[in-house]
Amino acid sequence: MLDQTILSILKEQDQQLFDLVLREETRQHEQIRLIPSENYASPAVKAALATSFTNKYGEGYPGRRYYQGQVNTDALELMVIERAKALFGYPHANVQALSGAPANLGVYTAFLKPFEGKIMAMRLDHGGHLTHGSPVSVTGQWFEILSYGCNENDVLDYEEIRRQALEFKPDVLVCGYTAYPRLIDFEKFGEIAREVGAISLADVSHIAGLIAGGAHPSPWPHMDVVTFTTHKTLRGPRAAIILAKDADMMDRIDKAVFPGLQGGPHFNTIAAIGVALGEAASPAFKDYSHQVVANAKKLGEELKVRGHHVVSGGTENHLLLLDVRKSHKLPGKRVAVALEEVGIVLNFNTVPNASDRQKPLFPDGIRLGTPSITTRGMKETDMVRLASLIDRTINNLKTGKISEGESAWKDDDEAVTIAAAVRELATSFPTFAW
Ligand code: DSN
Repeated sequence: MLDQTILSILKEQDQQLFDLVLREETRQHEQIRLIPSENYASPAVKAALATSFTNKYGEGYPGRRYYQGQVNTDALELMVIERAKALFGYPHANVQALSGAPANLGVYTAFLKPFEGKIMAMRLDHGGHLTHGSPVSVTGQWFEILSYGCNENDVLDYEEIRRQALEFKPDVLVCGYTAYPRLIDFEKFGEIAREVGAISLADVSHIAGLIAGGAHPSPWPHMDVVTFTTHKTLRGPRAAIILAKDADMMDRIDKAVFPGLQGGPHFNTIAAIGVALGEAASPAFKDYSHQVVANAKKLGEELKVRGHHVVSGGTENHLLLLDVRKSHKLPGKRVAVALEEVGIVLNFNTVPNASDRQKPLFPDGIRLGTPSITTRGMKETDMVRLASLIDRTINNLKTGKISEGESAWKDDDEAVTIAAAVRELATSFPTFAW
């Protein structure tokens, strides 16, 4: 829960805003949140966001600012940089990027000239990201892109990626995904990048917390540059970190972030990143990150035995993809909307090797992740209950066309019963237990 003092100050001054905050707090307590890119930040992370560091301007970097009064902000930024370096084992870090998209853009613009640079990355519908060269992102408009995908088993084929890289000769080779349930072999990506003379970039936004806790292999020393958001498995504020292997690369990235793309850093967010990095270095976080993976594996197994199509056959990280068209002849969006109605919140998602009907807004799958429910303290036994509730919900959905105003449920009473069970499961856990 939010700090009671902060809440009461808000309540006294702005009832309308307070009501919204309270409604969101309640929603996050009563629902089961399975969006793999979300989490519950700790009370200390939220406290740091609400500090006076929000009042300070400080364009530039420690010791090289364009404003006076940086005695504490310089100390803060240097401290958070040191924590990032220590936790991830890279010798250089930038903690100013406002989120993942600007972090990736910072890296591209540090090394590539617009309309000349070449990037090779995973296609969006196989689990890449908009900033990995999607045509609707400037990254796809300013740079020449070659997208690789998963093979027929829904996994990366490193030999094929190598073959494509040798032919395309990218300047930057990107790995790191938003919807890939398997481990990433950073060593192989690093080797391929070196062979073709590319800078290797790992966007580990989704798995940064797993790497920090030792539940996923580290990109160090294989990848030249690493970007990640800090609010997913890492459980910090909404922001990003960029790591680099050598000083020259970091210098170019620093200049690209500021003054290239951004103005003043958000020091209260940097303070909250520092808190999150401190938490992530603790033994409790190690347990947390391994439990995230154990829960995802168990959830996948339980869904699989109930007849669901788990993409790639399972998971080795924090997320799962279900192809609900293959298993239940249902569109992903109908399933995601129905699950929200019973209190299970996730997102519809494209899946690799999908049917011809799949489109980004009309995909064949759903994406489920365990970072948030693990923060609440759920364990494998709770995954059995959860899998059963998800399964009952999906089996209660009509297939085929549904006319305007018609219920999507086969049995409305069953949906009400499931919703009560979901609420009971959710509210038997606090929002922050780790
Ligand atoms: N696309 C977001 C997600 O994975 O949810 C991350 O930017």
